[in-house]
Amino acid sequence: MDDKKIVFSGIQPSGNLTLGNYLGAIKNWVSLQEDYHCIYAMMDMHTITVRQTPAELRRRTLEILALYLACGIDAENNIMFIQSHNPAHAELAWVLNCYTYMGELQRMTQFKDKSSRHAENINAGLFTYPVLMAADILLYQADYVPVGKDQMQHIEICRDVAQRFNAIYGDVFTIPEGLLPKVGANIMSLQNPVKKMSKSDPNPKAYISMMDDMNVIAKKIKSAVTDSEGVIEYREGDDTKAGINNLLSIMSAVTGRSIDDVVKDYAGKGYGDFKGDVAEAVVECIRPIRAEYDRIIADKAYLTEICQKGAESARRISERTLKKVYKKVGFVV
Ligand code: ATP
Ligand code: LTN
Repeated sequence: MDDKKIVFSGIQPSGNLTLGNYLGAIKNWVSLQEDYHCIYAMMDMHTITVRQTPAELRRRTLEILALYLACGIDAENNIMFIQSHNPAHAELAWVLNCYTYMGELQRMTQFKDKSSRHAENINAGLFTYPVLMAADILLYQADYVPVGKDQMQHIEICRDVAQRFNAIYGDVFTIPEGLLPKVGANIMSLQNPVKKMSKSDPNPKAYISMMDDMNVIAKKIKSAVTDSEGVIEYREGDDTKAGINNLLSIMSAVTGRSIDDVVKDYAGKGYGDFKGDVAEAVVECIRPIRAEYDRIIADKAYLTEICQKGAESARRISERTLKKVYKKVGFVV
């Protein structure tokens, strides 16, 4: 094995991927694949913490893989697999459950948020979700975990649990670091820009789906909620400016230009012009990805082959960590 570091990340097939998922996570994954051994999974086991329609979950899992590929993840040099194809995730999660405190889990923002949105189904899986996520990462001895800002709290708990385990049993786990993109780590809802853009938002106007038609994308951006001040300026932390801040971040992330540069272009101009240009830039970013996606999704045999090959590699790598853990805690191996 060479000395390249290991990157692990994943997305839940809980809906159509949004521009937030792309700019916050996948775009960064693409740029890391040159320099690291990358493992990118479809987190179906996490997805059932919220009730799903089985046929849809099955379909979306392969759609997400097709989208990873369409965004530029190279199947030859990276491992891509479906989480439930590797039983080691559930096995390590059980052990880690016994090293994680209730109090730690109770503080998780995502748990509080999802349990208030799904009050009829606050299940134990939703509560221990970060433990399964820690298992995902630690099984592969990942050095880096590229995610959006909302997931940093889960990376922190993963590090805490790994450090606790290592303190008792010696160096079993690599302590991973979260990696945020420079811009785009926190894309906000287009309708309520103080809330993150989420694929499970009940209002489709709040998010740009990577599956939206190009004219729908443009329309959604043009009707994004802004303010009545009429000045295109980035003011971090100022909630009245949240809509414009968000559009500036989006423009910067899709064009690769700095926010300052973008702001300079719009001195003295109105929101109408700006929104029109942001819409065009986002459409130009998504259009080629969609074309690639449409081609790849038609080839189910290819997608299945990638998952099978990926699962074999994932099982092989993770077996080493799981064996070590079982031995350390005193199981007969
Ligand atoms: P759900 O609404 O079902 O919880 P989600 O849209 O929040 O889903 P996840 O599957 O939880 O998406 O996230 C996948 C990845 O995309 C994570 O790395 C997450 O941090 C990132 N991400 C999600 N939403 C955003 C966003 N609005 N801005 C930046 N990154 C995001
Ligand atoms: N919780 C993540 C998805 C996820 C993940 C992971 C991300 C599950 N396991 C391991 C990185 C590493 C989310 O985005 N909701």
